[in-house]
Amino acid sequence: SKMFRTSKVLNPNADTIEKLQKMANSYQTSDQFRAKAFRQAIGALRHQDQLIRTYQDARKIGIGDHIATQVAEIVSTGRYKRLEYAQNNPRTQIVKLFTGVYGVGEATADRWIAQGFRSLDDLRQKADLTPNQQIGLEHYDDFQQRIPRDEVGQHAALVEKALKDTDTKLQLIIGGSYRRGSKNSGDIDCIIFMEGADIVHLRTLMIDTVIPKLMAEGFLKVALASGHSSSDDSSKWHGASALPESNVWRRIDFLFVPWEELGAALIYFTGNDLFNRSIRFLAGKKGLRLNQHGLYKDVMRGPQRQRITVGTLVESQDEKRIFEILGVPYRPPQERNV
Ligand code: DCP
Ligand code: MG
Ligand code: MN
Repeated sequence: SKMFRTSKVLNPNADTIEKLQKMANSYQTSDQFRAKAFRQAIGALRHQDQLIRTYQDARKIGIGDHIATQVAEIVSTGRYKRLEYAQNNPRTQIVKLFTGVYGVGEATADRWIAQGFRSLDDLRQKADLTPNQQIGLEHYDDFQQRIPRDEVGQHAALVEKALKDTDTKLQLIIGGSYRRGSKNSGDIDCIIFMEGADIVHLRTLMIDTVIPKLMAEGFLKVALASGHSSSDDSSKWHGASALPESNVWRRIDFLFVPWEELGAALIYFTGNDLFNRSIRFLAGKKGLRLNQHGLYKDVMRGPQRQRITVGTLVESQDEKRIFEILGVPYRPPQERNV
C-alpha cells in the first residue's frame, strides 16, 4: 500500500526526499513559490517504487528542470551542495538557535534577526520575551537535550502515582516517541484517560487536583501556554517537570482523551507525524477521514475539496479496529517510525 511507500526502509527515494524536504523548509519563509516547487517534487517522488536516479528519470515524473538536476546530484554524488551551503549560512544557523527556544517559531526568529539580535545573550538582554520564551531561554540547554528512555519512565511513574491518588480509575499511556520504542525522547507525552470519562471530567480532575498536587510536590515546575496562542486547546496541558534531586527540567505534555476516542487519539499521539500523514492520506483515498477524534465516513466535500459535513463516525475507541477498517495490517507502535 501507499502507506508503506513513505517508510525509510521501503521508499527507494527516501534519502532524496529527506534532503529536498530540508531544502524546501529553508525556502519556506524567503521564497514560497520555490518551496512549493520542492514540495511538488517531493510529492512526485513519494509515489515512486523505483529509485529516481537521473535527470531524465526526474523529468519524466513531472519534476522541473532545476530540481531534476538536484535530484540527479543527490543520487549520483550522495551530496547536495546547495543544501550544505544553505545549512552553513550564518542566518540559517541563527534561525536554528532561536527556534530552539521553547515558544519561538520562524516568524519570531526572523523578526529578532531583523532587530539585529544574533545570540542567546542578545535575546536575554534586549529581546521582548513572552513568559514562555523567558522560561524557554532559561532552560535552553535542558529542553534541547533528549530524555533517556528510563528517565521518561520515571517521570511517568510519578504522574501515575498522582493519578491513582486522585482517582484509581485515572489511567496513563506514554505516547509519542516513547511508545514507538525510542531510546530517548524530546518530551514526555502523557495520554490521560478514564473509562467513561469525557474531556471536561478529565480536565477538571487534572487541573483541580492532579496538577496542583504535582506542583506542590515540586515535580511540575511550570505551565507553558501552548504554542498557538490563538487556539486555546482545552484538551492539552503543556509544562515542565523534573525528577526529585535533579535540576534538569524536561518538557511534559498532558493530553486529555475522552474514553470513546482512545483508539484514534492513540494513533495520533503515537505518531510519528509522517506516519500520521500517510495513514490519513490512506483514509482519504478510501473516502474516509481520520483525525485524533475518530475515523469518519460520508464526509461531504465541495468543489474545492472543502469539507461540508463532518461525516458519520465509524470507529474511535479501538486502535486495532481502525487499522482493520482501513484495510491495513495492524502496525505496532515500534513500526511507526517512518
Ligand atoms: N503530532 C503530529 N503532527 C504534529 C505534531 C505532533 O502528528 N505536527 C503527533 C505525532 C507525534 C505526537 O503527536 O508523534 C507527539 O508529538 P511530539 O512533538 O511530542 O513528537 P514525538 O513524541 O514523536 O517526538 P519527540 O521525541 O521529539 O517528542
Ligand atoms: Mg514527544
Ligand atoms: Mn509532545
